[in-house]
This record gives sequence, structure tokens and C-alpha cells, in this order.
Amino acid sequence: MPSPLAITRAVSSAIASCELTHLERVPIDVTVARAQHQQYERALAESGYIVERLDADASLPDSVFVEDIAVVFDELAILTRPGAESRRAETAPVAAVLARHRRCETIQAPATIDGGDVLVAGRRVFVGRSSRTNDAAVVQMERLLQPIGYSVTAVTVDGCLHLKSAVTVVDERLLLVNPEWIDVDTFDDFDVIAVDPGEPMAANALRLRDRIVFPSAFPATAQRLARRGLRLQTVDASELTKAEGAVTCCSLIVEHR
Ligand code: CIR
Repeated sequence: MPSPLAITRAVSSAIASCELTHLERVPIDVTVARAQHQQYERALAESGYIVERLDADASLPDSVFVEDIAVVFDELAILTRPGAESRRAETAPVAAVLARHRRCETIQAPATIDGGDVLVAGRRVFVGRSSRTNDAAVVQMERLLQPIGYSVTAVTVDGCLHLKSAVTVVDERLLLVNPEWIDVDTFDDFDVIAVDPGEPMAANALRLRDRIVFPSAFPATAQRLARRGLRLQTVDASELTKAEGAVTCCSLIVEHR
């Protein structure tokens, strides 16, 4: 079986001018951010993914966060229309790679959606209604996905940037959540682990084939995950966190069908 692909994009030299919604702007060290990003890419490679890194773009501060630009399913890829206008020009190189692997559809205006607002758990797709993702996008996602057997559920996101800031999949039917930012009852078909209350930003974990990539900044939540028998690989994501990014947002995973 061929290796799955992980699309990444090198950190922009302009990352310090990134979009910020819930965080205060603080200086970001591009050299450190790039080193941390490479450590993240190594975790992907060690887990068996072929990392296809797109070139950095000095005119696109947030372009390292490729997750927001598309959502990849076995049957198709959906190219988003990002909620922040400054991010809409990020699409072309991501679309070019995805077109080699999937039929591509594109979300159309007036809909806006960031991939960070889309949680895929088997055949269930949860779409966060956030400052980036609107109801028109939920409708378009449903139109694209229902005919191929996915159910789409809208979820209100309150207090954080994206749905996946508040909930991610860490194992078959197991979610990691921050219950302060979403209504956990929406996920009553799933088992949930809550983040440690002292680590509100810890709900974003990247599930790979054989490990969970998880920020080293959240040891108490990491312990909760380890107690459930999950294998963690911690990475230092402190510089990208200052740009309001986390671990899912720096890659797009393309599994082989
Ligand atoms: C933004 O506000 O768009 C970026 N500064 C951070 C995006 C992070 N994306 C993600 O978590 N999916």
C-alpha cells in the first residue's frame, strides 16, 4: 500500500503579521517557528507520511496553516473559501497538489469556511459556525457530502477561533474536547476526554496512523490521553501558537483509498 501524503507549507517570513482573533499580538521568531515546523514535519514522516512541503510565500502571513484551505475526504477534496479575506490567495498551490489525488469541489461566495471548522469522524462531519464559517457554507458542505453518504451537523463555536480549537478526534469514536467552547451533548455518540481545566488550548491534537501529535505545552492533558493508552509524540509549537495555530492546522492529510 503506498504511503499517505501530508501536505504542508513552509512558514512565511511575514507570519508576525498573521490574522489574530482571540490573542494579543506578540513577536514571533520566524527562525524558531521554522525549526518547530520542521520538527512537526519529522513527526509526520516518522509516522509514514510522505511530506509534500509547499514553498513559503512572503505575501501570505498565515499560509503555513494549510488545514484551513481544504477538507480532504476519500471521495473528493473540498477547497474552502477562507473567512479571512487575507487568506483567500493561499488556495492555488494547495489546489494544484490536491487535484492530483482527488476530484476537487470549491465552496462558493457568499459562503465562507475554514478547514479548521470541519471535524470529520467517520461518516459524520461537524461544521463549526464561527467568526470564519457561516451558515451558507454549512448548506454547501451538506449539498456536497450528503449524496456520498456523510451526515453534516452544524455546531456553534463560542470562545475560540475554530471548531477544532475545541474538539479533535484522538481515536476511533474518542474525542478530546474543551467543554467551555462547545456543547459536548452534540457529540453524544462519542466518548470524550476533556482537556485539563488549566489548559484550555489543549483540545487540538493531530491523530496520525500510529501516534497523536500533541503540543508539549499541555502536559496535564497529555497525561489524560496517555492514561487512555494513546501513544503521543509531543512537539514544541510555541511560536505557531502565537499566530493562533496549533497542530492540526499545519497539514492536510491525504490517505490512499
Ligand atoms: C488565522 O487566524 O487564520 C491564523 N492566524 C491561524 C489559523 C489556524 N488554523 C487552524 O487552527 N486551523
